[in-house]
Amino acid sequence: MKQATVASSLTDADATILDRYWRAANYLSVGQIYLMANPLLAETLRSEHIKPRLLGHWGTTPGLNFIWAHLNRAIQAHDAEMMMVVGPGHGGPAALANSWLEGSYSEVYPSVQRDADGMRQLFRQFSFPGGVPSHVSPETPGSIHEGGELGYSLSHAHGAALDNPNLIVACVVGDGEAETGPLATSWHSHRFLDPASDGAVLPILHLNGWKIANPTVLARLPEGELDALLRGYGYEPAYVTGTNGPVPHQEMAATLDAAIAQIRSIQGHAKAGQRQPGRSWPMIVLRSPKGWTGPAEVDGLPVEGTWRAHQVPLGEVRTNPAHLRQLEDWLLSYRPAELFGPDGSPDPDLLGHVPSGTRRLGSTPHANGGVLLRDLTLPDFRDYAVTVKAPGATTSEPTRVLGALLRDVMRLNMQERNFRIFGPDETESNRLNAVLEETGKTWEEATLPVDMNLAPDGRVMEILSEHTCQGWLEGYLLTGRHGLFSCYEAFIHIVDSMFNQHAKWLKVSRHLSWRRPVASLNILLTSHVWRQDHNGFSHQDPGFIDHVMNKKAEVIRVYLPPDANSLLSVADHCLRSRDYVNVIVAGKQPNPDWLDMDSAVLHCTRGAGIWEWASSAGDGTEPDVVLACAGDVPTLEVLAATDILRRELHDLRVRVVNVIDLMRLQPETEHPHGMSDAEFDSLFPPGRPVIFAYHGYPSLIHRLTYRRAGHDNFHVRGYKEEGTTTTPFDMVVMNDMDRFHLVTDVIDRVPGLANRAGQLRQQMVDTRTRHRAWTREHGEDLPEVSNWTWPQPVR
Ligand SMILES: Cc1ncc(C[n+]2csc(CCOP(=O)(O)OP(=O)(O)O)c2C)c(N)n1
Repeated sequence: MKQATVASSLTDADATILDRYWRAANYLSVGQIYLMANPLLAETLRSEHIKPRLLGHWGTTPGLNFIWAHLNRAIQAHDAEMMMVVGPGHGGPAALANSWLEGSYSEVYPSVQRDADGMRQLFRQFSFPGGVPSHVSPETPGSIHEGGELGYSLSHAHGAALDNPNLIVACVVGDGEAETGPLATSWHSHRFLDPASDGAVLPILHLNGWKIANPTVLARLPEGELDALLRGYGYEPAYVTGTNGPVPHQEMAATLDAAIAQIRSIQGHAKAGQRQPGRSWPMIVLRSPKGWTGPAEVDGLPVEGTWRAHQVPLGEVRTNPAHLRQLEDWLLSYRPAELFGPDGSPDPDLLGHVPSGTRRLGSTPHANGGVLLRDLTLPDFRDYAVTVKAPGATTSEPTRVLGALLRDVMRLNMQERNFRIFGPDETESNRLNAVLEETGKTWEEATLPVDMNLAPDGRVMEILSEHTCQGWLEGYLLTGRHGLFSCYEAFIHIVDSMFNQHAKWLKVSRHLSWRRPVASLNILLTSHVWRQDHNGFSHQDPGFIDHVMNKKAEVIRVYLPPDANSLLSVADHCLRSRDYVNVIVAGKQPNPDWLDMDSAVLHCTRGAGIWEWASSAGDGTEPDVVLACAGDVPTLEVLAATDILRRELHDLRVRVVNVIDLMRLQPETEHPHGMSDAEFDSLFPPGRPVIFAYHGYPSLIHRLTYRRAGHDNFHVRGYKEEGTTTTPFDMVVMNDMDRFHLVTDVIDRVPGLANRAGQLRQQMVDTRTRHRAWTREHGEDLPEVSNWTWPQPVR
């Protein structure tokens, strides 16, 4: 096992500076957890100086401070551009302490200066009502990573490193965090970094041995097994263990020096055209006690180096005088009088290894990606339009059409290198193949002659881990670039929780004036519920939309384009947008082209509107019924139902409304896209039945419209968890969203219609029966269904 070589350039004087800096950061961290007054211990500590609620995590913090101190030195020594991703982000005090020490904090928050009053505020605001969260959060300068939900540090770090050839992202991975699924799979991420054109990630496994209440798996592995595991992941681990003294400054400095040299060597070779497939990347394993430098024992129980150090080691400081004295001793053990002047400012000497300006970890522009963000160069999406001579006269595969647009987005931004597409092995399955005409799929490992479209600098990133795809893209966006994640609709649920965290990040960031807007997270959901015929029930789930709708309206957009041209228009809009999560649900199977490009643009701009060409109720006549639809398959069924109604019930006035932007259904008070009641009532006249065919679970439409005057008349059909491997039409029949059922719904809901449309109703029921028998006998849909097209004008 490789121990760090101690041949570092670190002089004793340098080691002292680093140690003083570390002590200062530790002091500031403890101060944040406990103190709301008396920050410099100018007076004897009293209980009124202590916060009433002690909330924070000490255990991981001193290790993070140690790493930060050493990264500072390495940045200077190697003239390196670095950023830091803190996996154990519950160690918020560390990030805040360091960014305050280095001056980054006061530049962003001028009210918290590097003086005694600033220190008091830094302490008081931490985990305090009206203050800042206890975790690394959007409020924390220098971070792109909210460490609350563990597991995403390495994928975020790699996303940040992509297309940033000069950047080294130091990524602290908690040994507990390393037990999560997302983190475990993301060890492979370096296999997708091109050493010639991307930056590097330096993982630092923070092996402090414990989680909240348990040992960590990695810390208890025999050393050789841990080493073999990490080597198997493609790393060359170097261990910093403190075997040469109580505080391993020499080892850490030497190890960092060696790691940076190794990274530069790998990159140098690749840039010189000598790629080294299979070459290991460096990583560091820092074995240190949890709660390092904190109380060894509390109330007779061991704390330092155990799980008891995880949160607040001394829990009763306000009420227990012994705890109060112990806290004071603990704080004084850092000898604050040697570290801070009487005015509270840090002694300039201990800042000797802090880099300057934007090289400071708390000030790197990469962690405020909007500062670096450049607009994408976008082609005119209208140039990719399918020709529509009449609604429904032709069909196309919407995502295939989109692929051509994305190919050219790729081409036009090739120089800028700021656009990538991510997906779990589905870019081709999702029919976005055209992008592969312009770029390959990223692949750094060995290739075989049979492989296709793989390239070390490819810009389509595929790994069969939705977590890693999402994490890479988030890291890429938060460092100022653009991208798209395409995924099977059912499996996007795998990243429900990651989406949550990103949406929360955006929600908070939008209200921080110093954080500049970043490109939106664009999620294209295809291979959707209605057309997963060959995969079946496991692949049928439209519930991600419901999940997304729980998040703040200001950051959420959901689009259901009904055809190819509307998908182009929506995609163009999403690629230009900032600070949102855009969810686009669109099919890949042949689908009627309803709208020519001009109509598609108009319709997308409206977000929801009457399709007058399909309606039989013109202006001046109130409709007897509204047939509404959202989603490509529901639109098809609604139009087929409308066709039947128009043919069979001539005097019935039908209005067809299509909803592309789901948010339009909400009241304007709830969402920026929401419609006023007047506008809503003009589409859906109160008192008239609305038969609504919706792509997903019906309850969502009720949730969005429950405040509207006409809500009692909304009857929604959608997916009701009936699915299997069957024909496309059988899927809609199983869920009662088929055209025949929609017609019976109309007959049942329009007052008086049942009396005169009894025969038609019966015919509809019979056709469903016939459909069932036919599919079971022939294995395909009734010809009258699969061959149906919207009636074309007679020429
Ligand atoms: C996904 C997830 N599950 C559970 C938690 C609750 N939690 C917070 S900290 C922690 C232990 C983390 O251990 P480790 O990553 O080793 O960090 P450290 O020991 O350095 O604090 C747990 C389980 C969480 N934050 N995220």
